[in-house]
Amino acid sequence: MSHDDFPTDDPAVVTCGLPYANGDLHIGHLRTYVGGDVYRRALERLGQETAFVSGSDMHGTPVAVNAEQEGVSPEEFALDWHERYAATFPKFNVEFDNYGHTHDETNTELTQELVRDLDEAGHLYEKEIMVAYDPVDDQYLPDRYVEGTCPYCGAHARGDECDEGCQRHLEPGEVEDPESTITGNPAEYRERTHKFFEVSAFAEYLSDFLDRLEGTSNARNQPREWIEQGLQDWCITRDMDWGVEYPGENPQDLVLYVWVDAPIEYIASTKQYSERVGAEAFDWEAAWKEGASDAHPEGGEIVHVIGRDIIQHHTIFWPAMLEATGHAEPRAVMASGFVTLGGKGFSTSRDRAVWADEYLDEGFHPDPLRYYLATNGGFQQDVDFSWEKFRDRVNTELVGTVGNFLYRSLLFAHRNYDDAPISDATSEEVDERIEEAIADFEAAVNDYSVRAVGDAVTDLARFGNEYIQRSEPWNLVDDDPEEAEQVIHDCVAIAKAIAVLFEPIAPEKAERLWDQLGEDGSVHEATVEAAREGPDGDLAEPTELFEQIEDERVEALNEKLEARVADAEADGESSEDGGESGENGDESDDTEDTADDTDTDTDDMTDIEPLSDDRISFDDFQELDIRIGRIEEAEGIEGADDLLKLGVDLGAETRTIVAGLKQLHDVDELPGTKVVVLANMEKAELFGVESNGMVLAAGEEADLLTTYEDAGPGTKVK
Ligand code: B3M
Ligand code: ZN
Repeated sequence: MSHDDFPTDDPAVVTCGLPYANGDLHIGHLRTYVGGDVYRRALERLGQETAFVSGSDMHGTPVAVNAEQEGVSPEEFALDWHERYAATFPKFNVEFDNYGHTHDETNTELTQELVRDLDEAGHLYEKEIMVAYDPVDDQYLPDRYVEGTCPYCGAHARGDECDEGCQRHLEPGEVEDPESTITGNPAEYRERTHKFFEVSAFAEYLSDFLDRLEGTSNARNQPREWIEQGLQDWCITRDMDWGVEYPGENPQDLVLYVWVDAPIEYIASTKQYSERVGAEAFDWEAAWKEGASDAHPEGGEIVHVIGRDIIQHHTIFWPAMLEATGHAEPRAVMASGFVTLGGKGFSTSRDRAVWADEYLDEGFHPDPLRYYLATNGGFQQDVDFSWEKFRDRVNTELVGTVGNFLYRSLLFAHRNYDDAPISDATSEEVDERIEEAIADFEAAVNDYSVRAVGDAVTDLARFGNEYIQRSEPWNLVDDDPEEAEQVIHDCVAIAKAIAVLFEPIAPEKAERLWDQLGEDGSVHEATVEAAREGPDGDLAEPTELFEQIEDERVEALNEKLEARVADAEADGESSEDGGESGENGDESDDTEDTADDTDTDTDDMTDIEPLSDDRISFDDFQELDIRIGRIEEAEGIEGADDLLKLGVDLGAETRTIVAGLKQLHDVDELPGTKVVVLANMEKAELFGVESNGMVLAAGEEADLLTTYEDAGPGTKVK
């Protein structure tokens, strides 16, 4: 791996977190997969050699518990879901080079080999621990077979994670007041011998690794705290039948913990791809193994795209396993926020979800959803989906900005020039604007920002609209045909650049545009060089690329959703039934938590300042003019290490506010974020910039206060 800007000479592997093969996919799950696919396509447009892999996560209690509730074997249950996922992803144009699963031979063998290597290198040891056991059912209760109370925050928790509270990974024996999730029987703790991986020995390595790690800031910053608090070793075996067998001496018939074999599927899936296309086309060993290839001694550029709830696994356990066994280390981790539905969490048990298949069955094209999920907020921010918001963005941006520019320019060009060469070269102004869009696109890839990939295109289309409007080629055709030709050539050049740069977000639409432009080959093979070259095809009669969504449609869709939720609730299904299989991928089911990272809650408890006894009057409070704002722009201030100059929309006006956020947030992720602003804070001049208000934030990390629902800029906080 290098840390050079993309494209580099090393092969890249982009991976997506493996969905548990245990239930239907909804559009919340798709965010990571769309993000990964956009990122991979964007790398390819830059000319980077890339493999894009994932697979289904077949093992572990998330699958076993659900299979048991359905009364089928975990293998049959998981394979069925695996096949459905493998069919669903391509329907959203998420095109993995290989989509395997963790129960196949490749992964089983690689997992056992890697665990043997860990053992031989002296990184595994045995320890007696207490594990939950159901004395009535005579069954051990690993992970999701047991529930109880989180010892750190007191929330109701699963055996291996505090999913409703502090989000910590929990080791066997940690959950208090354990109960079996299958029978409801109170569980007891029994002593068993298990295998441990000495993660704690890698603290120093991991700390250095995090200094090098690229990707979203949540993935780089959160793990530091865990390391500072002291790393625990990791129990890697379980008392279960379903899973990859522990490969060494194994008198208790233990299987490996699902989180051991799951990430190894990233390697296994790359290997399968390599075996299919041949090592000359893609060499999995060069990418994954240090020293396997002279040309790539440190391996490839490994980029993991995941949900933010599994950062710990990808930035602590996994890199420690890779380091201990001579594998390449990840270059970047991109951890996405969750998707909420109308401001609340998806609830699979209450049928409060827009299902992936349902979206397509409604006749919607996949690309608008890809656009929405990829660009509605920064990758690490939560994204809210509602049919209204979806309609607004499709109608305004895809139809109004991108589609409108393409249709009006291509129709005009086709009608007036048809097959004739329009003109020789692109004008200097437009050439420069296309270069700027390519530079934005390249910067987006190197900043790991899928949203900025989309913005590069919409900004270019906006320019296109402005350019054609101001140049008025329709008035020039008679008076100054040469100039008219130039303008139209320029517009077609912009359209061609849009096709290339929009391919990652809207691959199918971009291909259609490519065909309309009469370009050779496929846009999926084109690189940004093609965007520079200018158009040379014979234009076909254009058709509108994107379709307007009507208000009535949105109303009908909302009614359908509400009726379904009411039905599900009337059927007596509640979020407590535990029988739903929605715990898939990156979504937190049945929670309405839209806040960002919650994993520091308990740690902060120890150094909380005492609450103040000095009371203020209501009148005093009313003197504070607190408003909702939306950050429109954020940029550094020369000479100031910590400060940012923000442009904050407060409804009535946009204010300049200086805030100490530079070291604590990704500057590019800030625009679009809603914040809470003390609007009548006295003005202050900082490094020559007048700050006109104060952005409110919590704690040392300046956790920005934001809104729970839809309050817009200017709304008063009271
Ligand atoms: N199967 C799903 C999750 O916890 C889990 C991901 C594995 S990635 C190696 O989000
Ligand atoms: Zn907890």
